[in-house]
Amino acid sequence: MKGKAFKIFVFATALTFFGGSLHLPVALASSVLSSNVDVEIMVRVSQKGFSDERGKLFNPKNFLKIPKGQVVRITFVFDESMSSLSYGDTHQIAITGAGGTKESEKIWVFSKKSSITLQSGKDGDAFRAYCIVDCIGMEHLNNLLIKVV
Ligand SMILES: [Cu+2]
Repeated sequence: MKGKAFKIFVFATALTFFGGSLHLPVALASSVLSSNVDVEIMVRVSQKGFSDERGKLFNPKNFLKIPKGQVVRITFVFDESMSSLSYGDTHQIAITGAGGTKESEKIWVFSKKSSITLQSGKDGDAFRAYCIVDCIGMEHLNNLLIKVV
């Protein structure tokens, strides 16, 4: 009996710790279940750069805005045109914030989507997304600013 009670205590402590870690300012939520996602965002990836759902390119002024204190899932979508040489290309996106770096799966013509889930922090916190494989258009895929507003 004593052993069992101890195990439950350890489990409860682990839960408490895990729950608490999610509330760190810019913790990247590595084990967040899909059902806990507050905000879903789609970002298109092509040799031209990162663009929004409607195809408008992001830039330092037109950056990606995410709400504070939310679990945000960003889905990167392979968006090369069929007529382009880069149609055969592969991208893989990483997001870096104060809490560390997370990587998507590789995206390419036969596997077009991959997501990264993060815990947005407080107002003004920022993340950066960039492609980590050698690809056509790398110079346009090296700095997507993601800012908590
Ligand atoms: Cu790339």
